[in-house]
Amino acid sequence: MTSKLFDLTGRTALVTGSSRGLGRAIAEGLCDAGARVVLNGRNEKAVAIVAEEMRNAGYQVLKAVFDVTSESAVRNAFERLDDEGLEVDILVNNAGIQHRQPLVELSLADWQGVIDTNLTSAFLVGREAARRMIPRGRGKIINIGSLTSEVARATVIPYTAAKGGVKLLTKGMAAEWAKFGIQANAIGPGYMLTDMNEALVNDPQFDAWVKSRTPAGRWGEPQELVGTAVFLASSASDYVNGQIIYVDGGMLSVL
Ligand code: GCO
Repeated sequence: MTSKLFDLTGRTALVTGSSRGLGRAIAEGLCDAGARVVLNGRNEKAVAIVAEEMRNAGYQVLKAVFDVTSESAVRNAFERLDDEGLEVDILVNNAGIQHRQPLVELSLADWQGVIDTNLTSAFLVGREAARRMIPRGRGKIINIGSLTSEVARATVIPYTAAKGGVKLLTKGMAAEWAKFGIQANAIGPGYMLTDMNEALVNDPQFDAWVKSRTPAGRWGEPQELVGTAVFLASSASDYVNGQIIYVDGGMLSVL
């Protein structure tokens, strides 16, 4: 039955960077599809607030507050989940930051911060999750890419380099882990209405550019990623691996 294919009942999902923006929307969407969701962020208070709000809305959520860029923090977080008997069936590597500055002015520290948060974190968290998924013979990994996984926009080059890496890391995960029953794929959001993009949304010129450059003629809503996330988290995608699916209103498909 089709609906069973997309049913996440009994599954546990870890969504990194889920105290706001795309991560929170995906977390709520996976809950709506039946999953129990482990919320993550670096800020204990922010994660607690979202967990409370989601529980009040009837969602089954847990919290895992840790820095996804720290190898030891990621390892300790998974050991805590092990101790609590929580098996991560679905991992969404969503955590990310943006830094807008011309490359020639960029500091190494700012470069490294974007690479660490947007790319290395997906390796660190993905590796810990896969170490547990492999013996179980199944798992779903969903990395969050970007339009900049394919094309660059001036002033966001560290983000572009990281998200380009996310696309090929996803293919690498598929190359090594598909034989263990793990499906690793990515979602490439277009220009979405998130707080990370607030400055762009509020810039009349940029807003007009997004609306003219996007065939759908508008920004995307974070909730519009949920269908693709549920598809990639569910049995409906058991033979899909190493793919990146763009949810971008058609922007990447036109000149
Ligand atoms: C920017 C934006 C983009 C989008 C998104 C596009 O400054 O251009 O932040 O990076 O948010 O990543 O896919």
